[in-house]
Amino acid sequence: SALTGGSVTKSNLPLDAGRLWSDIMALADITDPARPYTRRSFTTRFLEGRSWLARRFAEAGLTTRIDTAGNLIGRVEGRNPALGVIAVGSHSDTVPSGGRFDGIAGVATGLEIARALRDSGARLDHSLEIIDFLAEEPSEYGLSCVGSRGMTGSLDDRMLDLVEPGGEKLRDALRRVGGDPDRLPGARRSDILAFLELHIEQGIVLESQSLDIGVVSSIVGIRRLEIIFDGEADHAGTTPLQLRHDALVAAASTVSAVRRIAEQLDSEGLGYFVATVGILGVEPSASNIVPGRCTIVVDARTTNPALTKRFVAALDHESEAAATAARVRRSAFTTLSDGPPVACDQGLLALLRDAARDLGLAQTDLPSGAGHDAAFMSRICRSAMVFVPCRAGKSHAPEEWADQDAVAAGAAVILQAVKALDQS
Ligand code: HGY
Ligand code: MN
Ligand code: MN
Ligand code: MN
Repeated sequence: SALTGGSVTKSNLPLDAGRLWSDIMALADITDPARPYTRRSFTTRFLEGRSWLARRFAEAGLTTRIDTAGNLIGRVEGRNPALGVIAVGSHSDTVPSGGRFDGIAGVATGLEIARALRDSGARLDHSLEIIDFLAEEPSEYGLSCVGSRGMTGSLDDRMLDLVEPGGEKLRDALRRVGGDPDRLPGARRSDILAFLELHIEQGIVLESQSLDIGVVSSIVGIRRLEIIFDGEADHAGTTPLQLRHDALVAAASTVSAVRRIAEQLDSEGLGYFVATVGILGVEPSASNIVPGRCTIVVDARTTNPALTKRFVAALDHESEAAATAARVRRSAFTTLSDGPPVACDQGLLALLRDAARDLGLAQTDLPSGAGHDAAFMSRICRSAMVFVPCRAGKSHAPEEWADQDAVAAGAAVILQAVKALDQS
């Protein structure tokens, strides 16, 4: 790794690694104290983080606004506003008990790039926008990437009517954070030339190969499904086994089927395939009541959409069979969201590779198994990402960690690419 010992920021613009780092740590400290690090989208804690970010954007000289899709956007006018916008960003919301870098490092990188350009007196021809996308993580409303869907025209009425367990609709939550669900088309952009996102790898490749930079070649497609089983709540002591309608028995065998089908598909060498059941809800959820209802949410990811089709068909069959075997009804088999795999922009990838090389950084191309706002942004502009190593590949957990120099190296690569793009 080129990072050992030497100071990484050899770019011809000063990039203040310490200032970038202190922003990341300060934002990480805005968390539910009981569950570090948690800043769930739409919560007051999230809004606390948002107002801290908006202040930092303003201090950096950015004009700041919330668009109707709830995205926080800071802007520096370019010398020639007729040229498209160059955007850099990510998300400031977290998963429950998540880490300090997932998303946050990318937003802080954009902020530091804006300050570095200001401090050096460099003025881009293109306008520069730093974006904190709303609700990138799957929210309590069951939807991820709310803000980047809104900016790219992929947030529809069905999604806006999704409700969280307390009954609030996504459209009302959007209004609460400064968006405007009645004027969503206003968030759609056709003036963005390119979007660049820095993110921790959330995997082990860079660290295990002592690499500094991952140039992200593609981003997996993600399909999320909700399956509900309805049986009958009964007394756990007096109801004979053969007379039960136990919804959890059907759900449990469906969860095993998810893993079995995924392993089969992934083994065929037709593309990367993983599937997870991360949510399982049992009602009424008491030790002495046979479960009457069970809900599972399936998260399936692949680089090859044909595999998703096969996965869903097989799961449809197996979940129906599991319901019949447990004498319960499969009352829902619903697609919550379905995003295709995305190839990142070749021209941007070349700029990122050149920047990493010029900075003397060890790099590789890398596919992303995680979903990102950059996948949606590819629907409206040229879009690409840079990964930086994180310790043991850990993410979506409080142990998530990245070295200060590693983040600064990634930010310097993005800064170089922004300058090259501006001159191209
Ligand atoms: O779930 C994901 O892939 C991302 O971390 N939101
Ligand atoms: Mn995440
Ligand atoms: Mn993320
Ligand atoms: Mn508003």
